[in-house]
Amino acid sequence: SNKGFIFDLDGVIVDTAKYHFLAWRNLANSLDIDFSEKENEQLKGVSRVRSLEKILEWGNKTISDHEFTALMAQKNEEYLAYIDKMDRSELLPDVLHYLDLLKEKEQGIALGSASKNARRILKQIHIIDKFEAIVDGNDVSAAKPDPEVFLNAAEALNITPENCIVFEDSVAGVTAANRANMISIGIGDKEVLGHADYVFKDFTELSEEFIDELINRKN
Ligand code: G16
Ligand code: MG
Repeated sequence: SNKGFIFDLDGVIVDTAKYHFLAWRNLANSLDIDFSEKENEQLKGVSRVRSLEKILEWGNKTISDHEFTALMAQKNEEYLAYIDKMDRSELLPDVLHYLDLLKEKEQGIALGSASKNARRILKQIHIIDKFEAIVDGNDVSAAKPDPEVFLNAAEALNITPENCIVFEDSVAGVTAANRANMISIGIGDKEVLGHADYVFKDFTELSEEFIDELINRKN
């Protein structure tokens, strides 16, 4: 049987959240807005526009459209400076192993990310060739928790949503996978991702047996 495995990027394949954090914190602090890890957690899986809107809401700030655009560009510039220094060592544990295993088992493999920088990151760490389809923040009109990104990925793989499995680290992303009628696998904390069909701390907790079970599952 043939299933589609859709991977989120930030928090599943790489920990770019730490770079988003540094760039957003600098920007928030320049506006006299507090920004800690707690706030950063709430921006995971959230689009760049929505992230800045949220930060401004937390700080009770209103700014002009012109300034909004400038701040978005400034944040992205700083973020990209970190991205351009990334290498393969920043791949999260065992992700590469499972990408290769799924390929060996002739399964569909796609990326489903909110990031507009997804292709750049995959190229930077030399794993872009592992993906048969890439759907990212440039390709969708509605952000997670809307299922659009994952539905587009399924379509690109030519596999029905019911036969797709999503790996996600964010609350919004798991909700998006559930709304798409896909099997959701949370990567992270059970307390946070309780609405996922399965939750694992990271890929080292998965097994080949579990992957085979997903592949052989009948709907
Ligand atoms: C990622 C991050 C979010 C970020 C979003 C947009 O999503 O989790 O924090 O705001 O992408 O990123 P960019 O500014 O690069 O377009 P995902 O879906 O890969 O977890
Ligand atoms: Mg994520």
